Amino acid sequence: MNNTIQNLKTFYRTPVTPESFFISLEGIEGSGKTTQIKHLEEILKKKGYRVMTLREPGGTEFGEKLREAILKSSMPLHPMAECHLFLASRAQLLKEKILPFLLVPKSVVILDRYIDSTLAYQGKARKLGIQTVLELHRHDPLNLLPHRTYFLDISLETSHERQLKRGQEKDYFESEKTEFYSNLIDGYREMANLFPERILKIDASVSPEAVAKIIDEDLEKVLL
Ligand code: Z5A
Repeated sequence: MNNTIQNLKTFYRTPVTPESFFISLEGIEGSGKTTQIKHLEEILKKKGYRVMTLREPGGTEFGEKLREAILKSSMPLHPMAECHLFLASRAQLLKEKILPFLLVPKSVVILDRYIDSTLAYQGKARKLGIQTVLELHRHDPLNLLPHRTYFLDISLETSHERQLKRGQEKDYFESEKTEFYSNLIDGYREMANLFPERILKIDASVSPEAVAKIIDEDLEKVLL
């Protein structure tokens, strides 16, 4: 990883509110984010936390409109246009939901996809460059990093198998070619190496219960 990217890491901040916690989940389609989020919500509520679960793109009225515009787009967008749509959704979500909720004592925000999705999808798979995407996140409010990110790592084969089982219609990204997906997986793995103090890479090819156990054990260590 070059020095410029390492230097860019200094522009980021994590929330400093006592007792509040910000978690994101990352991974390719079918990696089990939604499945683990349900588990996380349950255990955090049992521990007495107020929990707000959100997804990206989306989570606000404006963000949901952008989600529809991107994922239902019938024409290929320029990667920079695509990237800015995700950032617009994110900035609004931070302003309307994430930042106010993190001020509530003993609160946890759980976010289904965040900055690492943009780094992996637009930075790596769409080839905008990791450095370019990091630079776009230098400014407030986009420079807020989660306390913890669970990266659910699966192979492309496992992702395909799980999608076949679900039998859903393909959306904007799901029609992409194998090269896009192998770059995407590389991008996520690169992010886990770039931010080892924040991102926990988990082998998510195992059962949902086994993945949940790893997350539970980690939470015991990282929660205040
Ligand atoms: N995107 C982007 O390009 N840039 C950005 O900055 C952002 C997003 C923020 C949003 O998709 C798209 O936007 C996404 C990236 C892009 N690209 N795509 N496609 P989305 O929100 O609609 O979809 P998703 O995030 O990919 O969700 P998903 O496909 O539903 O995946 P998931 O939530 O990780 O998986 P799941 O629903 O929990 O599980 C999938 C299936 O596998 C389900 O049947 C489960 O029962 C099963 N499952 C889950 N875990 C396991 C285990 N451990 N073993 C066996 N089976 C399992």
